Amino acid sequence: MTPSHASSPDPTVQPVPASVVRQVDAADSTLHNPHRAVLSLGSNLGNRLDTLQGAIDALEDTPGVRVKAVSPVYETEPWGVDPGSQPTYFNAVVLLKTTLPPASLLERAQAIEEAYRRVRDTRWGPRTLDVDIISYQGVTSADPALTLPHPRVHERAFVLVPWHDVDPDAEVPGHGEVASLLDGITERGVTPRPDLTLVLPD
Ligand code: A4P
Ligand code: MG
Repeated sequence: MTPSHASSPDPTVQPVPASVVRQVDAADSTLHNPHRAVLSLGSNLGNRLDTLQGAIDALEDTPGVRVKAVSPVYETEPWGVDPGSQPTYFNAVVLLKTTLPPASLLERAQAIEEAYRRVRDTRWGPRTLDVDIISYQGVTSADPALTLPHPRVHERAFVLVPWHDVDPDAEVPGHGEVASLLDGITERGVTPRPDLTLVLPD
């Protein structure tokens, strides 16, 4: 993140030596008392891989957010709609550390969706980008505006499979271990795409 004083128009502010800028950046990369959050990314319109990578970059550019891990990419059959009625999705999961409270993280996630011209006309309709908060530091909430953990995560292989890849010991609060949940559901329609890679920003 660029320190705000680096571009200050105030002529009384001395230019900041490069070494100090680096120190400020280094300090900023360590968040104070962060919380762990798990986000699911999905896209089934447009350039799906570029969109998922753009979302990861935008998350990392967010003050108070650090992307700690990015899962492999899976190509997945649309869940909850008639088979063949929508293009397949690319799905991935990212692990974050963040100082943002859950509501602010959701606001940021929705702003990133908007940046990809996400249209919300049909529930579970095709979309350029969906960013869902899957879990936030073990918090549970029944608020429809932000339900935690995500209300359908325990039955969705397209979230559980990539989540398990980046955190084999993960648990869904109230539902148990991701590994056990995966034993109880089909992974049909969730296909690894090892030819595609999402990268963790530097
Ligand atoms: N909301 C509540 N809790 C959360 C949460 N934990 N994270 C609210 C994110 N949003 C949450 O979401 C509707 C409202 O949910 C938001 O206003 C937010 O306040 P939306 O993104 O506008 O609409 P949506 O995504 O169409 O609805 P919904 O019910 O959130 O759908 P899902 O559960 O996100 O499912 N199949 C495959 N293969 N891959 C997919 O990624 N995604 C969906 C969407 C369906 N089928 C899919 C996939
Ligand atoms: Mg959603």
